[in-house]
Amino acid sequence: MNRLDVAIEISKHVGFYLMQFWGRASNIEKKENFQDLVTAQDKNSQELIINKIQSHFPNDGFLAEEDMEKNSKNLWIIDPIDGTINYIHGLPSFCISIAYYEDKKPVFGTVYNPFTEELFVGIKDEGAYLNHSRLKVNDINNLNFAVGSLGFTKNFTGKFIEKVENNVQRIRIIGSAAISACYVAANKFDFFITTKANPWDIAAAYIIVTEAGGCVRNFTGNNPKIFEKDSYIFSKPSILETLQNIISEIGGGI
Ligand code: 2AM
Ligand code: CA
Ligand code: CA
Ligand code: CA
Repeated sequence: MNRLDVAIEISKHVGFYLMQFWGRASNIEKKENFQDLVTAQDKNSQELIINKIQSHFPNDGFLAEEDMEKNSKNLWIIDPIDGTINYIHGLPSFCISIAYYEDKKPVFGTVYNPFTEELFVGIKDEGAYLNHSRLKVNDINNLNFAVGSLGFTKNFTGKFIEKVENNVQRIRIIGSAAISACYVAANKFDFFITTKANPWDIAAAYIIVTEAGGCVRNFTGNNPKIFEKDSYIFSKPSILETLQNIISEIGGGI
C-alpha cells in the first residue's frame, strides 16, 4: 500500500469508530481552558492513525494535535478530530485530517467527514477530489454573491461580520477549519478566513484548496507558514484582494 492508500483506509476505519461515539464522547477533559477540550475519542483516533502508519512506514515522523511530535523528512501532520466541540455535541461538521509532507513540502492531504462520508483528497500537481469527482474552483467576481465562513477568529469575528454583512450573501460558521477550507475547494463556500490555525488544522486542506485552484494567503498577503500558527484566507481568486482590504481595514491580527 502506498502512503495515500494508507491515509484513506485509516481515515475510513477511524471514521467508523468515531461514529459509534458521536454525540456521546467519553473522558471529556479541558486542555488550556473550558473552550479547549479533548476526549478519549480524539486520543484513540490519533493512536489508531499513528499505529497504522507506523506499521507500514516505521521511519516516518509525525506532528499531531494530541501531543505527538517525531521529526523526519517524511512527515505526517494529523488532526484526529477537527471539530471536537461539534463531535461532542453531535453536530455533523467534524473530520479526520491527514497530510503528508516531504522536506516540509506538500505531497498529499486527506480530509474525511464520517457523518457525510465526504472524502476530500488533494495530491500535489495531480489535483483535488471529492469522492473521486475532480474539484475545480469556479470564480465569482463580486463579494455580493459570496457565502463565506470564519474559523477560530476571536476578537476578529464580530468586527469582520459587522464590516461584511451587508456586502456578502451570507456568513456561515461551521466549527471545523479543515472542512470549511475544503468547502472552498468544492465551491460550497467562496471564502474561509481563520486566525491562529495550527499545522494540523490546515496542512491537508491547504493542498486540497490549492490543487482545486483556490487561493491561500495569510493576513499579510504572503504564503501562510504551515509549520507555525498563522492566519489564513482561503478564497476564490477574484475576491481575494477585496477580502485582504477588508481585513487590513479592521486591523488584521494573526
Ligand atoms: P479542533 O476541533 O481540532 O480543536 C473550531 O472553531 C475550529 O478551530 C476547529 O477547527 C478547531 O479545531 C479549531 N480550534 C479550536 N481551538 C483552537 C485554538 N485554541 N486555536 C486555533 N484553533 C482552534
Ligand atoms: Ca483541539
Ligand atoms: Ca483542529
Ligand atoms: Ca483536533
